[in-house]
Amino acid sequence: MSGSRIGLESLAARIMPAEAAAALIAPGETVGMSGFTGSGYPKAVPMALASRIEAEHAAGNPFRLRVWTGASTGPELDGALAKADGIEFRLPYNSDPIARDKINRGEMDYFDMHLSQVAPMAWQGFLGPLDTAIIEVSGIRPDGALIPSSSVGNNKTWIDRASKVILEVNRWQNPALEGMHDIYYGTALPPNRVPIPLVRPDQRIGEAYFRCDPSKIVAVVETDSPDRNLPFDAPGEDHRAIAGHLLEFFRHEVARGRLPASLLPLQSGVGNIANAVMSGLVHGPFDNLTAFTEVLQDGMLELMESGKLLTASATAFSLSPEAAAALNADMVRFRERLVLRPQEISNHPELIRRLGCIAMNGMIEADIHGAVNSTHLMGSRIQNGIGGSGDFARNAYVSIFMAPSTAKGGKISTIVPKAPHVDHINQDVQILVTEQGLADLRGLSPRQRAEVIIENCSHPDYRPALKDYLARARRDSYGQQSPTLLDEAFAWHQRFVETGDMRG
Ligand code: 0RQ
Repeated sequence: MSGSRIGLESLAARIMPAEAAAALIAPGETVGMSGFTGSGYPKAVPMALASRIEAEHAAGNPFRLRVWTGASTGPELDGALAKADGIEFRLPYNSDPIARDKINRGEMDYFDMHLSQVAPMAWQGFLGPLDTAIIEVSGIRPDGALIPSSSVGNNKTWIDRASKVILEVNRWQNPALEGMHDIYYGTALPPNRVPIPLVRPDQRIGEAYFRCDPSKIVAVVETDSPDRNLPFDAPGEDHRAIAGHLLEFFRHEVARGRLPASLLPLQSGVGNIANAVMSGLVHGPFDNLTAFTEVLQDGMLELMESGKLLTASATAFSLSPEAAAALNADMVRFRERLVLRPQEISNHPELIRRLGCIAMNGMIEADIHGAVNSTHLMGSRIQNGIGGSGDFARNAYVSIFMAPSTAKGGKISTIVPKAPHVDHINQDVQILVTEQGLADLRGLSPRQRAEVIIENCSHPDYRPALKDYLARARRDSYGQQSPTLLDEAFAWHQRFVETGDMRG
């Protein structure tokens, strides 16, 4: 790409190198950055900031920031800043391995929250003031309107709330992104909140651009850097089996008249399984599908290419390098069928409930009563975060969680007597799927759930032990609504912590 993307002439004086922009940020500041699952995050200023922080630390000067984003970002942001020990506090979703390590060592505070609640909570003031917004855009129009990039996330809120704004204008982003976004400016805090007028996933209710008072823009940095997304694993046997069980479930629901033939708007979570399920739908019997989801992974684009998925709404792309290249080559065509929205809209409970989404999310483990843990290993170590899974699970038409029945080569059962950390209570979990089978928990009591989950979802290596536990719990538990043996509930996890194998 050549030619400037900065249309507003008055900003010419504020174009500067990333190092000069990074110098405008003071130690202790709260910084709101763009970025969502490896797309649309600033690349140059955070790297320059990390170098500056390292130099300050070497000189004996403390320099740490409070960092807010949309969700996970890339190595140039979370990775670089965490490596420099520059993050004191982080919200709302992290999947960076260096930051994860720091969090799990207790060296960084991490506020893992529902993604739909970040912007409202920032407006409510609980998170404190926002000093600087660092936002990647794909261009600035002559009238000063900002053309969003490959994710929207919380950018609108960061731009509105921050005292000063630093823009990264990334020439790598496809100019044909212009027009794909729908930035809704109608949200407000109670008592002034009104219904969000969206009744179809593909509907546009806002503007294609961010508004920003030019006097707040203290720096504009030009970049030409690709988003960094990781390739997906080719679907394994377990993933294909999970997708197969889900497709069978959809067929069954359509046959019974509980789902329309075109299903309902799909939400598909992060990770390889979610991606494999989307790919599975390519070969399924369902047409005229729509998606109201958070991120668009490869499988979603594949489904669109196949002609089965008509339209999709999300807040960000989360594509492998190959899928990103394919999208870029055909952006004009895709633009007609894709909408990117702020995450407070893509994940809004009101809209998820109204549209009746089919929520499909990955999990770490589920317990025999159907409570799901999406975030913590062995009850204490964070993996990623709750992301949007809670926004969707609580409000969906049908809420589905899936995982292989074992992890770490069979040393861990993902169906356990009791989850030592719960993100989704059993009322928010209607369908559980592993490669072993599917448990339809709708309308079942906890005692009934336990039987179905163990029978349909647990791995045969662990099934006898689970059955034995349940039988004893049905005899000895303090109560019989949710039979539990307190002294044994987390024994499997403790065994793994001590021996590296739940089987002992
Ligand atoms: O660890 O890489 O060290 O081997 O956890 O597991 O199998 O790669 O699974 O990519 O589908 O991610 C829940 C993490 C699943 C994801 C989670 C270990 C396993 C591996 C990852 P290794 P896999 P996936 C809305 C939806 C929360 C956010 C969300 C997630 C690693 O789906 O982050 O839903 N969800 N967002 O070995 C110990 C267990 C384990 C285990 C797996 N029971 N005990 N370790 N692992 N199960 C969209 C957004 O919010 C963006």
